[in-house]
Amino acid sequence: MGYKVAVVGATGNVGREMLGILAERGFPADEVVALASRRSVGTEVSFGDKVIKCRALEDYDFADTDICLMSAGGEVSKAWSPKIGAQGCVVIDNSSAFRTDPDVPLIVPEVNADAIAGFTKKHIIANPNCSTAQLVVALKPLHDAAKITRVVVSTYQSVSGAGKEGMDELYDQTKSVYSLSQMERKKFPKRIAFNLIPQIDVFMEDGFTKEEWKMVVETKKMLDPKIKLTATCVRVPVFIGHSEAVNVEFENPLSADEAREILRAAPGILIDDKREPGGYMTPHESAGEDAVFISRLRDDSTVDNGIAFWCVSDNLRKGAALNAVQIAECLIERGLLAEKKRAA
Ligand code: 11C
Repeated sequence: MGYKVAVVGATGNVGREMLGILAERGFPADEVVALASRRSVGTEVSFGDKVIKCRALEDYDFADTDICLMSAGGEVSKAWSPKIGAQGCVVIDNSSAFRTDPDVPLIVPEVNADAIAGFTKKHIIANPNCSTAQLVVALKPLHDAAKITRVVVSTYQSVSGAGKEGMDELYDQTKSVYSLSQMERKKFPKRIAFNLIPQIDVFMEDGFTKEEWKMVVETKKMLDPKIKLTATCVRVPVFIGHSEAVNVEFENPLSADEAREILRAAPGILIDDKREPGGYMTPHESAGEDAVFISRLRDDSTVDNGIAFWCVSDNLRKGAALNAVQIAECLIERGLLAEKKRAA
């Protein structure tokens, strides 16, 4: 017997990726159910070489479902994840709704897998924001080696982080530049085609954006509350793949060469760092890949113990769907998920 898995938000960028990754990794599921809002009922989505039809979240009974991968936005999560968890189905929630809840573990398996055991309070496990997920995979082995004191990160985030509508807006605006037609703007606060936007999510009172705030609080929760982090998050006209320029300061000495060897041996990371033209990773090349790629490692001589690097990953995979499936795998590996009884 295998598990019964529901994917909520199955027609979205991340939901579709979740279905693909469950199939690709041969997740031990007897049944995978695609759920979406009532208006998407009957929409066909791929699950490996099969096609499944979406059912309505509102009409679905989670009583015999073991795992729910939830990626339908914060409002749907707030309304549904606690109810689904109360039915004994473990929810792996991709929204920001529960990430700072002390009764909900926030997990990146390469970073803090042991914290997963705390899921029993609400039967909800939070999946981090995409820009945080790739960053903490890189920071964890460095923190273990030399104790990070401060991080300065600038992000270059693809439009797929803003969903299918974000991808459509980049495509349509780019087309309108070449066809000299009227350019429409719906999703982003300024034009994104042939441009950059230094705002992701809403502004907070202190002038940082919520995306920047999320990187701070999520890194502290998963890695170490003592780490000081400051972020500037920027939307760029790239379809898939978030990139980050990162400066890290340590309590103890650590050279870029030592960091490269530590990162080479760390889980989930691939080093692509040849000091020659093209000897580094770009977001376009990271699309469809599972790894967090590290390039451009160098010493930062402006501080006592510091390095700088470039970090790229597929935001829909390690930043969302892959990490969620890895959390589910982690629950199973640790014997934390009891299969529910199902009618024969
Ligand atoms: C973006 N990082 O690129 C966001 C998307 O809190 O899960 C994910 C938002 C979140 O727009």
